[in-house]
This record gives sequence, C-alpha cells and structure tokens, in this order.
Amino acid sequence: MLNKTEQTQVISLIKKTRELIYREMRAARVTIKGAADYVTNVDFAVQDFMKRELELRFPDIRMIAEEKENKDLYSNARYWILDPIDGTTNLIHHYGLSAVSLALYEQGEITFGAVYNPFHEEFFYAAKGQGAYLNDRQIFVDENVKFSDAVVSYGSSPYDKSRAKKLFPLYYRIFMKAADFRRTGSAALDLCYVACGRQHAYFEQDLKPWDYAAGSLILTEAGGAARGWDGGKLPFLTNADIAASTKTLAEPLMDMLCEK
Ligand code: LIP
Repeated sequence: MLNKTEQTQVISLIKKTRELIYREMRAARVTIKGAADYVTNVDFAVQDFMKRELELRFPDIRMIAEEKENKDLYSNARYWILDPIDGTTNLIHHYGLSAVSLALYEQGEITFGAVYNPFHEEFFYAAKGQGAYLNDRQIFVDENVKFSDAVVSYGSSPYDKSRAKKLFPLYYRIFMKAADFRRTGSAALDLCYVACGRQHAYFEQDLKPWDYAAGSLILTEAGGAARGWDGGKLPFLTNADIAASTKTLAEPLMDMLCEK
C-alpha cells in the first residue's frame, strides 16, 4: 500500500502531465494500430514521462502499460498499470473525454487508482479502504436509483466489429429497461462517472487491464460493484468483460448480460 506521502507524490506526478498533454497535442501525430485503434505522440510522451518518474521514485515496482510490451507477469508481484491516454480516439477529435489512468496492482488486487481528465480538470482517485475522491471531495455512487431510471453507459468494442451482431441486441434489451444510454469512449471515465453518480451502470467487453484497473477501485471505494460478466472477481493482469454499477443494480445488470 502507498502511504499518504507516496499517494500525494503520485497524484502530483500525474497532474504534471497536463502541460505535457497540451504541448504534445499541438503537434499531434496519429498512428493506426488497428481498426479504430489509434496511438498518438501524446500517448507515448505521457507513458515515457510516467515510466521515467515512477522508476526514479519506486525502483522496485515494474510497469504494465498500453504502449509497451508486457510479458512475464506474476500475480504475486507489484505493478503500476498505466493507460497514458484512455480515450485516444476522443483525444484525436478534441472531444474532451480522455484521461491518464494509473493503478497500483499488489498481489492480486488494486490498492491505489487515479484517473485524471486534464480537459475538465477532474482528478479521481482512491486508495484501498480509504474512500474515493474527485478533486479532494469524497464521492459516492447514486445508490437509490432503480434500473428504469438509470443512466447506463457501454463500450462498443470498435476495434472488433465482429462483436456487434451479438452486442446490439443486448444494447436494445438493456436500453428498453433503463432510462437512457451514454457512450463516452473512455472506460476509465465511465467507471469514475458511476462512482460519482453521473451514471449508474457501465458494461463493456474485452477491456485491457489499463482501461479498467484504476477506475474499478475508484468505483468500489465509492460504494459500487465492478465484476466480470461471469460475476467473478476482475483479473487485472488480463483483458476482461466489465460489469460495473451501484450495488442495487448489480444483479439486474448481470442478469441482462448473461441472458441467452
Ligand atoms: C478505449 C476504452 C473504451 C473503448 C475504446 C478504447 P483507449 O481505450 O477506454 O472504453 O470502448 O475502444 O479501447 O484505446 O482509448 O485507451
């Protein structure tokens, strides 16, 4: 576990990416990794900065990150899990919903998570057992909402459109039972938006560890639930299908996701 001084150090480090992100965006260069899957010079600049600065302060903690090779991972080790820019497509189109997402993985669980959107100046963070915060104000899920009044967000797996044939009928079933949908394009922010009550549930398939690790701790520390579509614990070191919500909506959401 990070102590309070170490948490403050890491939060300050992540906030320093704001200037770097704005500077790099002025010379944005986009590389296509695959269908609807992009990486920019901003992603690489933030990853290089965070890797260098974290290694200086915490030399014994390896990093897992989106824009690097991650192999020989062990469940009993400690890792930083970094998405330098979650919501890269949004960044390319100046959409304003992109975030730096950093988690600390320790022996099978996430003990610290931070999600920073520099475009809205919103900094979400949580430490295990210490609550969840947005800009230093404690946050909680909006627990007293029934499914028919819920705002539900989802991920559309745009880089794997073979999933669409099965996913869209599922969206229809859930949409007909909820109040409305949202699609932000950032899993990390979706999880944080459920944590602070802007949304009440979120689901997406095949998310990478760096998409969901930090946001899942922020959500559970805000009183929510984040599990796999099979109802199991999240793995954190591998991809996962995420079902996230208030505790009240966890069962109805799971029932709809598992409906054949
Ligand atoms: C994004 C996720 C989002 C998903 C996008 C993309 P990235 O992460 O946060 O939920 O639907 O396809 O994977 O690639 O922008 O870091």
